[in-house]
Amino acid sequence: MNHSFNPKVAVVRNLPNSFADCLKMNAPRNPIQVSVAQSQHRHYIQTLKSLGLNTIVIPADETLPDCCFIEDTAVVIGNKAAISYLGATARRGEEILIQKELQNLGLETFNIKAPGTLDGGDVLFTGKHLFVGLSSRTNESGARQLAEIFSDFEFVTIPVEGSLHLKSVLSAFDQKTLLFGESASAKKIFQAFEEKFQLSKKYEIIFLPDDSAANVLTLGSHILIQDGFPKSEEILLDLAQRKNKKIVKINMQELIKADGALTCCSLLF
Ligand code: CIR
Repeated sequence: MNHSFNPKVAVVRNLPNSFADCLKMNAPRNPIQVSVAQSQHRHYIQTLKSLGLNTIVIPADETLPDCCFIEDTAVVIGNKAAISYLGATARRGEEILIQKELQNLGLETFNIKAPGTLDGGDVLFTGKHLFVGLSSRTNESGARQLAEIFSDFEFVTIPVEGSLHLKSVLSAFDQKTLLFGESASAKKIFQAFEEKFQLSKKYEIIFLPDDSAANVLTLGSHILIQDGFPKSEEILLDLAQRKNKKIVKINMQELIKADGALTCCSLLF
């Protein structure tokens, strides 16, 4: 099985011209510049291609301003895909084309059904554990349905407050190393992990001053990190050197205004 740290395929979806109408936790200080967001997103896609991933680009849907955040629409592990029932009503429908595409690619798909809701941004798979954030987008029923679809893995739910998704404040650097932000929300999530699961006995934990920087993408020997967070970058550079990984920096500033990050713009398997 291609586990999520060495994917061969990336599915991405273009960033629509209607992107400025996307959902945002807070109104950005400066409005989103859609053409800049599109160019940052194109660079992201180009980077995946240049690292050798078979990259499938799905057209944007102008009626779905958040459709580029494709990670939320599905959770893919091995040859199975759980198709989300998205937590935000405004985003429902994004998953329809994605399900078809994943089926065309030979994956077996399973739908999360109401009353369950689930966003892929709340799911972190480390190769061994399936961590699911219970957030304003993902509820207990959605999490339980996901656990039934991927019943081979140990499953842990963690409450998420003050951040959009679980992966808004953390991600996996590799199978043994987790990155966490240091905001109050990130610290609370870490504490909940410790109490429930004794996380730091099972993973090396690296804390970064910026939550956004704690969302990275590991693609084989390369790590994609977000440009613009110099303090976090220093720590990530050290870690990459220690782990023999090459860093690639990507500027996602316009997507961050919409609470986006690196993981949210692709489905990798
Ligand atoms: C939303 O609020 O749903 C989008 N504006 C951002 C989604 C980001 N998704 C992710 O990090 N997985």
